[in-house]
Amino acid sequence: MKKILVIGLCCAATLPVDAVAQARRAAPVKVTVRITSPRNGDTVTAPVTIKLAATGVRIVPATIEEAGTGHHHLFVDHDFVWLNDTIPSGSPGIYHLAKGETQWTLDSLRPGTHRVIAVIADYRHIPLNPLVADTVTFVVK
Ligand SMILES: [Cu+2]
Repeated sequence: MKKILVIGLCCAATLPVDAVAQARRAAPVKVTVRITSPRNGDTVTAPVTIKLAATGVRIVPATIEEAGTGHHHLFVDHDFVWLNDTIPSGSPGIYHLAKGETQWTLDSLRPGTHRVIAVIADYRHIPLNPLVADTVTFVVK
């Protein structure tokens, strides 16, 4: 009698765990990025620190060439068009957070409305496909 009870507990406990593990293996990982600060529509004072949160991807320095990794990029009052191309460096308004940073302080924003687009790209500085991006517009007073 006691032996049957142990077997029953064993199977009841392991079956759902296996099902969850299989679902995790089968489901594609959803990669997201979010600008957590400032929030869309905020009024802030300079300097403005842009804070970023990513899921489903490991944020690493751009020198690391591994699947499932990337680094943040910011487009500050700058359009974003590099869907399948290398994001340029040295361009005003485009920032590569190439050391794996998850926040970046903008210390030269003038008073007024500003737009920041965050994009995650791989070690080649090519945006992840499908695109992983977020946009906020805020006012510096
Ligand atoms: Cu880059």
